[in-house]
Amino acid sequence: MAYETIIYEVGDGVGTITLNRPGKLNAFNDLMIDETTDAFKSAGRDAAVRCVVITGAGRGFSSGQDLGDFQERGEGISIGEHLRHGYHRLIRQMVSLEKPVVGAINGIAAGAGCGVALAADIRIAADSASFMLAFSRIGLIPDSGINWFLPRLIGYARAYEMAITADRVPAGKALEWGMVNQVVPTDQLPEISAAWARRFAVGPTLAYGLTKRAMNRSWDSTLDEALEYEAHIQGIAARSHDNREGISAFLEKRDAQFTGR
Ligand code: T3D
Repeated sequence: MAYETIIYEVGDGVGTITLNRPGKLNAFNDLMIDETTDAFKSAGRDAAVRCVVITGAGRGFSSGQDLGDFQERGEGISIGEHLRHGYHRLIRQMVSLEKPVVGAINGIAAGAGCGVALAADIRIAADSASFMLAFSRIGLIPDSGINWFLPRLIGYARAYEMAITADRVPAGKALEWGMVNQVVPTDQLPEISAAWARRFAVGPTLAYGLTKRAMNRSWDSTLDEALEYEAHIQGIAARSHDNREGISAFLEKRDAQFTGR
């Protein structure tokens, strides 16, 4: 699929999605939601892709829903349907992708743009980046999974504060609060996030994916259920090429050559 609103590139085991509507700080229109979802889908199907990076072109990561489009949409489609058929598919695609997703947060992540950033597994933020739940400024509630992700990441009080103040949370505070894994100088973000991605792209992809599945599932589990599920999927990991290779490499005192299988 040829994309108009994003750039999708594959190289060195990494699929890089660049949201590309910089004139609107990469606000999501319907096409960009569909294209981003499609790129994640194709990354999932492509064995050559073992890690995905999502970032934004220009000075923003994403300013969320394109409000011009929102206004023009009129009564034709309800907001609930728009969310179900658009952002929900995107967020589910990211979370169900059994490969690490690195968010290279290059600038402001607002509204649904913040939701997409939070759906990444690892976030590396430029020191000029910030996060903002812009919704209450326009009389909406957080969506795109934010009510699920954010209290789990930073706790209810901070998440609710972000929601009802709609204040920008700068990268440094986001790090302190546990919203991001690392803050780096803005001009070094592409290089540093690519280094994280390359590291994951030569790792045991199957185990990384199963870990993501187990951790996501644990939110809704009792300890007993989580233990049982770990035993079940560890059985899958233990049958992998990478498990055999990892053990051989350790015993032979050499670096493991993981293939992702
Ligand atoms: O539809 C549904 O399913 C509902 C889903 C809703 C999900 C949501 O995301 S709701 C929240 C939507 N987002 C917002 O409310 C944020 C709106 N943007 C802003 O508040 C500010 O732009 C920022 C705080 C993000 C950044 O401010 P600043 O001063 O750095 O930049 P700016 O000058 O405001 O924006 C630069 C340009 O991008 C500007 O265009 P111009 O004047 O240069 O031609 C601005 O209009 C445009 N832009 C920024 N955000 C959006 C946008 N255009 C359309 N939609 C946007 N969201």
